[in-house]
Amino acid sequence: MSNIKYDILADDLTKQGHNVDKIRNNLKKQHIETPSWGYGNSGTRFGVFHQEGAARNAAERLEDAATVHKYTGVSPTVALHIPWDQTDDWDSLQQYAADLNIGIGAINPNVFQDQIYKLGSVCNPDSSVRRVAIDHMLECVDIMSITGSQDLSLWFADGTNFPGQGNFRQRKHWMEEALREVFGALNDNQRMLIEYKFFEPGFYHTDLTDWGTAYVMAKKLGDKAQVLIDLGHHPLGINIEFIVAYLIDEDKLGGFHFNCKKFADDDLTVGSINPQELFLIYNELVAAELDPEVETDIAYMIDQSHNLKPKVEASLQSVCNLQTAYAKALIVDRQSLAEAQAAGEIIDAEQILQRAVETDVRPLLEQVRLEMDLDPDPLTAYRKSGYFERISKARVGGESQGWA
Ligand code: PSV
Ligand code: MN
Repeated sequence: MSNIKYDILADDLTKQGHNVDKIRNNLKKQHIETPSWGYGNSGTRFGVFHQEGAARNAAERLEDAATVHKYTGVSPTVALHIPWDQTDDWDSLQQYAADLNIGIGAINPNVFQDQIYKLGSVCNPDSSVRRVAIDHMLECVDIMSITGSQDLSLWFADGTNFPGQGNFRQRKHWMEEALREVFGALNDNQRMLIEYKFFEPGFYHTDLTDWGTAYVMAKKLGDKAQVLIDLGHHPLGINIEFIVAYLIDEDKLGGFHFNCKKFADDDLTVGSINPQELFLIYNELVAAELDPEVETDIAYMIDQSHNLKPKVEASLQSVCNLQTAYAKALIVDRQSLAEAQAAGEIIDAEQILQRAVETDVRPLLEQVRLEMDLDPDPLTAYRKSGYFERISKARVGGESQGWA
Protein backbone atom coordinates (compact mmCIF):
# COMPACT_ATOMS: atom_id res chain seq x y z
CA MET A 1 0.00 0.00 0.00
CA SER A 2 1.48 3.35 -0.94
CA ASN A 3 1.56 5.87 1.86
CA ILE A 4 1.88 9.27 0.16
CA LYS A 5 2.13 11.27 3.37
CA TYR A 6 4.92 8.98 4.52
CA ASP A 7 6.77 9.40 1.21
CA ILE A 8 6.65 13.20 1.55
CA LEU A 9 7.86 13.06 5.16
CA ALA A 10 10.62 10.56 4.38
CA ASP A 11 11.79 12.79 1.56
CA ASP A 12 11.88 15.81 3.83
CA LEU A 13 13.74 13.92 6.57
CA THR A 14 16.26 12.59 4.08
CA LYS A 15 16.90 16.14 2.88
CA GLN A 16 17.61 17.08 6.52
CA GLY A 17 20.29 14.38 6.54
CA HIS A 18 18.37 11.67 8.37
CA ASN A 19 18.65 7.99 7.62
CA VAL A 20 14.96 7.15 7.50
CA ASP A 21 15.50 3.37 7.30
CA LYS A 22 17.39 3.58 10.57
CA ILE A 23 14.64 5.66 12.15
CA ARG A 24 12.01 3.10 11.13
CA ASN A 25 14.17 0.29 12.48
CA ASN A 26 14.58 2.05 15.82
CA LEU A 27 10.84 2.51 16.03
CA LYS A 28 10.30 -1.20 15.35
CA LYS A 29 12.69 -2.08 18.16
CA GLN A 30 11.02 0.15 20.74
CA HIS A 31 9.96 -1.85 23.79
CA ILE A 32 7.32 -0.61 26.21
CA GLU A 33 6.38 -2.87 29.09
CA THR A 34 2.83 -2.60 30.38
CA PRO A 35 1.89 -3.24 34.03
CA SER A 36 -0.34 -6.12 35.04
CA TRP A 37 -1.92 -3.84 37.63
CA GLY A 38 -3.14 -1.56 34.87
CA TYR A 39 -5.60 -4.22 33.71
CA GLY A 40 -7.38 -5.04 36.97
CA ASN A 41 -9.76 -2.96 39.05
CA SER A 42 -8.07 -0.23 41.02
CA GLY A 43 -8.99 3.06 42.55
CA THR A 44 -7.98 6.19 44.31
CA ARG A 45 -7.75 6.49 48.05
CA PHE A 46 -11.39 7.53 47.97
CA GLY A 47 -12.74 4.40 46.40
CA VAL A 48 -12.50 1.65 43.83
CA PHE A 49 -14.58 1.81 40.68
CA HIS A 50 -15.26 -1.50 39.03
CA GLN A 51 -15.04 -1.77 35.27
CA GLU A 52 -16.68 -4.13 32.87
CA GLY A 53 -14.20 -6.68 31.60
CA ALA A 54 -11.50 -5.80 34.16
CA ALA A 55 -8.98 -8.62 34.51
CA ARG A 56 -9.55 -10.63 37.68
CA ASN A 57 -6.36 -12.63 37.88
CA ALA A 58 -2.84 -12.88 36.53
CA ALA A 59 -3.86 -14.98 33.52
CA GLU A 60 -6.47 -12.42 32.45
CA ARG A 61 -3.99 -9.60 32.97
CA LEU A 62 -1.57 -11.42 30.68
CA GLU A 63 -4.31 -11.75 28.07
CA ASP A 64 -4.88 -7.98 28.14
CA ALA A 65 -1.17 -7.23 27.96
CA ALA A 66 -0.87 -9.61 25.01
CA THR A 67 -3.73 -7.80 23.31
CA VAL A 68 -1.92 -4.48 23.67
CA HIS A 69 1.16 -6.10 22.13
CA LYS A 70 -0.90 -7.65 19.36
CA TYR A 71 -2.05 -4.22 18.18
CA THR A 72 1.08 -2.17 18.87
CA GLY A 73 3.85 -4.70 18.25
CA VAL A 74 6.10 -2.93 20.76
CA SER A 75 4.87 -4.12 24.16
CA PRO A 76 6.08 -7.73 24.31
CA THR A 77 6.44 -7.94 28.11
CA VAL A 78 4.31 -7.34 31.16
CA ALA A 79 5.45 -6.29 34.63
CA LEU A 80 4.05 -8.28 37.53
CA HIS A 81 3.24 -7.17 41.07
CA ILE A 82 3.58 -9.72 43.86
CA PRO A 83 1.36 -10.84 45.59
CA TRP A 84 -1.28 -9.36 43.24
CA ASP A 85 -0.06 -11.76 40.53
CA GLN A 86 1.06 -14.53 42.86
CA THR A 87 0.63 -18.10 41.65
CA ASP A 88 1.67 -21.48 42.98
CA ASP A 89 2.59 -22.57 39.47
CA TRP A 90 5.00 -20.11 37.89
CA ASP A 91 5.96 -22.50 35.11
CA SER A 92 2.37 -22.64 33.87
CA LEU A 93 1.92 -18.87 34.10
CA GLN A 94 5.10 -18.34 32.18
CA GLN A 95 4.03 -20.89 29.58
CA TYR A 96 0.67 -19.13 29.30
CA ALA A 97 2.48 -15.84 28.66
CA ALA A 98 4.62 -17.50 25.99
CA ASP A 99 1.51 -18.99 24.36
CA LEU A 100 0.10 -15.47 24.23
CA ASN A 101 3.31 -14.27 22.58
CA ILE A 102 4.51 -12.13 25.47
CA GLY A 103 7.11 -12.47 28.22
CA ILE A 104 7.16 -11.68 31.91
CA GLY A 105 9.13 -8.53 32.62
CA ALA A 106 9.94 -6.72 35.85
CA ILE A 107 8.90 -8.19 39.17
CA ASN A 108 7.52 -5.65 41.63
CA PRO A 109 7.41 -6.71 45.28
CA ASN A 110 4.59 -5.22 47.31
CA VAL A 111 5.81 -4.08 50.71
CA PHE A 112 3.21 -1.40 51.24
CA GLN A 113 -0.24 -2.90 51.44
CA ASP A 114 -0.35 -5.34 54.32
CA GLN A 115 -1.53 -4.13 57.73
CA ILE A 116 1.92 -4.75 59.20
CA TYR A 117 3.31 -2.05 56.90
CA LYS A 118 1.28 0.74 58.49
CA LEU A 119 4.52 2.27 59.82
CA GLY A 120 6.62 1.22 56.85
CA SER A 121 8.44 -1.83 55.57
CA VAL A 122 12.24 -1.84 55.48
CA CYS A 123 12.33 1.28 57.65
CA ASN A 124 9.69 0.06 60.09
CA PRO A 125 10.77 0.52 63.71
CA ASP A 126 9.81 -3.13 64.34
CA SER A 127 12.62 -5.43 63.19
CA SER A 128 10.23 -8.34 62.61
CA VAL A 129 8.34 -6.26 60.04
CA ARG A 130 11.59 -5.31 58.35
CA ARG A 131 12.40 -9.04 58.18
CA VAL A 132 9.05 -9.86 56.54
CA ALA A 133 9.64 -7.15 53.94
CA ILE A 134 13.14 -8.38 53.15
CA ASP A 135 11.95 -11.99 52.93
CA HIS A 136 9.22 -10.95 50.52
CA MET A 137 11.77 -9.26 48.27
CA LEU A 138 13.99 -12.34 48.43
CA GLU A 139 11.00 -14.45 47.40
CA CYS A 140 10.56 -12.08 44.45
CA VAL A 141 14.18 -12.67 43.43
CA ASP A 142 13.39 -16.42 43.41
CA ILE A 143 10.39 -15.71 41.19
CA MET A 144 12.65 -13.75 38.84
CA SER A 145 14.92 -16.75 38.53
CA ILE A 146 11.99 -18.91 37.44
CA THR A 147 10.47 -16.36 35.06
CA GLY A 148 13.81 -15.17 33.69
CA SER A 149 12.97 -11.61 34.71
CA GLN A 150 15.86 -9.23 34.68
CA ASP A 151 14.50 -6.45 36.85
CA LEU A 152 13.52 -6.35 40.48
CA SER A 153 11.62 -3.09 40.61
CA LEU A 154 11.45 -1.66 44.12
CA TRP A 155 9.23 1.05 45.47
CA PHE A 156 8.86 1.73 49.19
CA ALA A 157 6.00 3.57 50.81
CA ASP A 158 8.35 4.19 53.73
CA GLY A 159 8.31 7.65 55.19
CA THR A 160 6.84 9.52 58.12
CA ASN A 161 3.88 11.78 58.51
CA PHE A 162 4.83 13.80 61.56
CA PRO A 163 7.90 15.61 62.83
CA GLY A 164 9.73 13.46 65.34
CA GLN A 165 8.04 10.26 64.17
CA GLY A 166 11.25 8.67 62.97
CA ASN A 167 14.99 8.89 63.19
CA PHE A 168 16.07 9.82 59.65
CA ARG A 169 19.63 8.51 59.86
CA GLN A 170 18.57 5.28 61.53
CA ARG A 171 15.98 4.72 58.81
CA LYS A 172 18.59 5.39 56.15
CA HIS A 173 20.71 2.63 57.65
CA TRP A 174 17.78 0.22 57.72
CA MET A 175 17.05 1.00 54.07
CA GLU A 176 20.63 0.34 53.10
CA GLU A 177 20.81 -2.89 55.13
CA ALA A 178 17.66 -4.24 53.50
CA LEU A 179 18.68 -3.30 49.98
CA ARG A 180 22.13 -4.79 50.52
CA GLU A 181 20.71 -8.14 51.60
CA VAL A 182 18.37 -8.32 48.62
CA PHE A 183 21.06 -7.08 46.26
CA GLY A 184 23.27 -9.94 47.46
CA ALA A 185 20.69 -12.45 46.27
CA LEU A 186 20.68 -11.23 42.65
CA ASN A 187 22.44 -13.29 40.03
CA ASP A 188 24.57 -11.81 37.26
CA ASN A 189 21.62 -11.42 34.90
CA GLN A 190 19.45 -9.64 37.43
CA ARG A 191 19.44 -6.07 38.62
CA MET A 192 17.67 -3.91 41.13
CA LEU A 193 15.76 -0.82 40.08
CA ILE A 194 15.25 1.67 42.90
CA GLU A 195 12.24 3.95 42.55
CA TYR A 196 11.85 7.17 44.49
CA LYS A 197 8.81 9.22 45.30
CA PHE A 198 8.65 12.77 46.57
CA PHE A 199 5.75 12.13 48.91
CA GLU A 200 2.77 9.90 49.68
CA PRO A 201 1.91 8.06 51.77
CA GLY A 202 4.55 9.78 53.89
CA PHE A 203 3.67 13.46 53.76
CA TYR A 204 6.33 14.71 56.16
CA HIS A 205 9.24 12.81 54.67
CA THR A 206 9.89 9.89 52.33
CA ASP A 207 12.94 7.67 52.83
CA LEU A 208 13.72 7.56 49.11
CA THR A 209 12.38 10.94 48.20
CA ASP A 210 14.20 11.90 45.03
CA TRP A 211 16.68 10.69 42.44
CA GLY A 212 19.55 11.68 44.71
CA THR A 213 18.51 9.44 47.60
CA ALA A 214 17.86 6.54 45.20
CA TYR A 215 21.17 7.21 43.48
CA VAL A 216 23.11 7.12 46.74
CA MET A 217 21.69 3.67 47.53
CA ALA A 218 22.33 2.39 44.00
CA LYS A 219 25.85 3.75 44.04
CA LYS A 220 26.65 2.13 47.38
CA LEU A 221 25.29 -1.23 46.27
CA GLY A 222 27.06 -1.55 42.94
CA ASP A 223 26.57 -1.81 39.20
CA LYS A 224 23.54 -4.07 39.36
CA ALA A 225 21.56 -1.38 41.19
CA GLN A 226 20.13 1.51 39.21
CA VAL A 227 17.54 4.23 39.60
CA LEU A 228 13.99 4.08 38.25
CA ILE A 229 12.27 7.31 37.29
CA ASP A 230 8.50 7.35 37.73
CA LEU A 231 7.29 10.49 35.99
CA GLY A 232 4.58 11.02 38.60
CA HIS A 233 6.90 11.07 41.59
CA HIS A 234 8.43 14.54 41.45
CA PRO A 235 7.70 17.95 42.87
CA LEU A 236 6.10 20.43 40.50
CA GLY A 237 8.45 22.25 38.20
CA ILE A 238 11.21 19.69 38.34
CA ASN A 239 13.23 19.23 35.17
CA ILE A 240 12.94 15.47 34.62
CA GLU A 241 14.89 15.46 31.36
CA PHE A 242 17.87 16.84 33.23
CA ILE A 243 17.63 13.98 35.75
CA VAL A 244 17.46 11.56 32.82
CA ALA A 245 20.63 12.94 31.24
CA TYR A 246 22.45 13.07 34.56
CA LEU A 247 21.66 9.49 35.53
CA ILE A 248 22.51 8.20 32.06
CA ASP A 249 25.87 9.88 32.31
CA GLU A 250 26.47 8.21 35.67
CA ASP A 251 25.35 4.84 34.24
CA LYS A 252 22.60 4.76 36.83
CA LEU A 253 19.40 5.08 34.82
CA GLY A 254 17.78 1.65 34.93
CA GLY A 255 14.17 2.25 34.08
CA PHE A 256 11.06 4.36 33.75
CA HIS A 257 7.56 4.25 35.04
CA PHE A 258 5.66 6.28 32.51
CA ASN A 259 2.53 8.18 33.44
CA CYS A 260 1.66 11.86 33.57
CA LYS A 261 1.65 14.14 36.56
CA LYS A 262 -0.64 17.10 37.00
CA PHE A 263 -0.27 17.59 40.73
CA ALA A 264 1.20 14.49 42.31
CA ASP A 265 1.31 10.76 41.72
CA ASP A 266 -1.34 10.79 39.05
CA ASP A 267 -2.25 7.83 36.91
CA LEU A 268 -2.87 10.04 33.94
CA THR A 269 -2.04 8.86 30.45
CA VAL A 270 1.60 9.44 29.62
CA GLY A 271 1.95 12.45 27.34
CA SER A 272 -1.66 13.52 27.80
CA ILE A 273 -1.05 16.88 29.47
CA ASN A 274 2.61 17.60 28.88
CA PRO A 275 3.66 15.97 25.60
CA GLN A 276 6.42 18.57 25.39
CA GLU A 277 8.01 17.25 28.58
CA LEU A 278 7.75 13.70 27.30
CA PHE A 279 9.41 14.76 24.05
CA LEU A 280 12.24 16.47 25.95
CA ILE A 281 12.76 13.32 28.00
CA TYR A 282 12.94 11.24 24.82
CA ASN A 283 15.22 13.82 23.32
CA GLU A 284 17.77 13.03 26.05
CA LEU A 285 17.24 9.30 25.64
CA VAL A 286 17.81 9.44 21.89
CA ALA A 287 20.82 11.72 22.31
CA ALA A 288 22.34 9.01 24.54
CA GLU A 289 21.25 6.22 22.20
CA LEU A 290 23.05 7.88 19.31
CA ASP A 291 26.21 8.58 21.29
CA PRO A 292 28.73 5.79 20.63
CA GLU A 293 30.40 6.55 23.97
CA VAL A 294 27.25 5.80 25.95
CA GLU A 295 25.82 2.41 26.79
CA THR A 296 22.40 2.13 28.36
CA ASP A 297 20.06 -0.66 29.36
CA ILE A 298 16.82 1.07 30.24
CA ALA A 299 13.56 -0.71 31.04
CA TYR A 300 10.71 1.36 29.63
CA MET A 301 7.61 0.59 31.64
CA ILE A 302 4.22 2.16 32.02
CA ASP A 303 2.85 2.59 35.54
CA GLN A 304 -0.76 3.66 35.20
CA SER A 305 -3.94 2.30 36.76
CA HIS A 306 -6.92 3.63 34.90
CA ASN A 307 -10.19 3.92 36.75
CA LEU A 308 -12.13 6.03 34.27
CA LYS A 309 -10.81 5.05 30.86
CA PRO A 310 -11.30 1.50 29.56
CA LYS A 311 -8.06 -0.18 30.62
CA VAL A 312 -6.87 -1.89 27.44
CA GLU A 313 -7.69 1.20 25.37
CA ALA A 314 -5.83 3.39 27.85
CA SER A 315 -2.79 1.13 27.53
CA LEU A 316 -2.94 1.26 23.74
CA GLN A 317 -3.21 5.03 23.83
CA SER A 318 -0.25 5.26 26.23
CA VAL A 319 1.97 3.02 24.12
CA CYS A 320 1.10 5.07 21.03
CA ASN A 321 1.94 8.31 22.84
CA LEU A 322 5.33 6.86 23.73
CA GLN A 323 5.88 5.89 20.10
CA THR A 324 5.06 9.46 19.06
CA ALA A 325 7.50 10.96 21.57
CA TYR A 326 10.24 8.57 20.46
CA ALA A 327 9.60 9.26 16.77
CA LYS A 328 9.80 13.03 17.31
CA ALA A 329 13.04 12.68 19.26
CA LEU A 330 14.48 10.52 16.48
CA ILE A 331 13.93 13.23 13.88
CA VAL A 332 15.72 16.01 15.77
CA ASP A 333 18.49 17.44 13.61
CA ARG A 334 21.28 16.69 16.09
CA GLN A 335 24.12 18.01 14.02
CA SER A 336 22.51 21.44 13.70
CA LEU A 337 21.53 21.35 17.35
CA ALA A 338 25.13 20.73 18.41
CA GLU A 339 26.28 23.59 16.18
CA ALA A 340 23.67 25.98 17.58
CA GLN A 341 24.61 25.00 21.14
CA ALA A 342 28.31 25.51 20.46
CA ALA A 343 27.64 28.91 18.91
CA GLY A 344 25.38 29.99 21.77
CA GLU A 345 22.50 30.37 19.31
CA ILE A 346 19.69 29.84 21.79
CA ILE A 347 16.83 30.66 19.47
CA ASP A 348 18.14 28.35 16.77
CA ALA A 349 18.66 25.50 19.24
CA GLU A 350 15.12 25.80 20.49
CA GLN A 351 13.75 26.08 16.97
CA ILE A 352 15.49 22.85 15.99
CA LEU A 353 13.70 21.02 18.77
CA GLN A 354 10.42 22.71 17.89
CA ARG A 355 10.72 21.67 14.27
CA ALA A 356 10.80 18.03 15.38
CA VAL A 357 7.97 18.50 17.87
CA GLU A 358 5.76 20.17 15.31
CA THR A 359 6.34 17.52 12.67
CA ASP A 360 3.38 15.21 12.18
CA VAL A 361 4.99 11.79 12.71
CA ARG A 362 1.77 9.84 12.24
CA PRO A 363 2.60 8.83 8.64
CA LEU A 364 5.97 7.54 9.83
CA LEU A 365 4.41 5.46 12.60
CA GLU A 366 1.74 4.19 10.24
CA GLN A 367 4.41 3.07 7.81
CA VAL A 368 6.33 1.33 10.59
CA ARG A 369 3.18 -0.52 11.66
CA LEU A 370 2.38 -1.58 8.11
CA GLU A 371 5.89 -2.96 7.76
CA MET A 372 5.34 -4.86 11.03
CA ASP A 373 2.14 -6.38 9.59
CA LEU A 374 0.05 -4.35 11.99
CA ASP A 375 -2.95 -2.16 11.48
CA PRO A 376 -1.71 1.45 11.15
CA ASP A 377 -4.31 2.54 13.71
CA PRO A 378 -4.02 0.25 16.79
CA LEU A 379 -6.87 1.77 18.79
CA THR A 380 -9.45 1.56 16.01
CA ALA A 381 -8.31 -1.95 15.08
CA TYR A 382 -8.68 -3.03 18.71
CA ARG A 383 -12.14 -1.47 18.97
CA LYS A 384 -13.26 -3.32 15.88
CA SER A 385 -11.85 -6.63 17.11
CA GLY A 386 -14.64 -7.36 19.61
CA TYR A 387 -12.09 -8.13 22.36
CA PHE A 388 -13.73 -5.77 24.86
CA GLU A 389 -17.19 -7.27 24.22
CA ARG A 390 -15.73 -10.75 24.72
CA ILE A 391 -13.99 -9.99 28.01
CA SER A 392 -17.01 -8.08 29.29
CA LYS A 393 -19.16 -11.17 28.84
CA ALA A 394 -16.56 -13.64 30.07
CA ARG A 395 -15.27 -11.80 33.12
CA VAL A 396 -18.33 -11.66 35.29
CA GLY A 397 -18.31 -12.46 39.00
CA GLY A 398 -15.63 -14.60 40.55
CA GLU A 399 -12.88 -13.66 42.95
CA SER A 400 -10.58 -10.80 42.05
CA GLN A 401 -6.91 -11.35 42.74
CA GLY A 402 -5.25 -7.97 43.26
CA TRP A 403 -5.58 -4.86 45.32
CA ALA A 404 -9.25 -4.21 44.66
C1 PSV B 1 3.78 3.86 43.73
O1 PSV B 1 3.13 5.06 43.60
C2 PSV B 1 4.08 3.20 42.39
O2 PSV B 1 4.55 4.14 41.48
C3 PSV B 1 5.05 2.05 42.53
O3 PSV B 1 5.77 1.86 41.34
C4 PSV B 1 4.16 0.90 42.74
O4 PSV B 1 4.76 -0.33 42.55
C5 PSV B 1 3.08 1.21 41.71
O5 PSV B 1 2.91 2.63 41.86
C6 PSV B 1 1.79 0.49 41.86
O6 PSV B 1 1.16 0.82 43.08
MN1 MN C 1 5.84 3.62 39.84
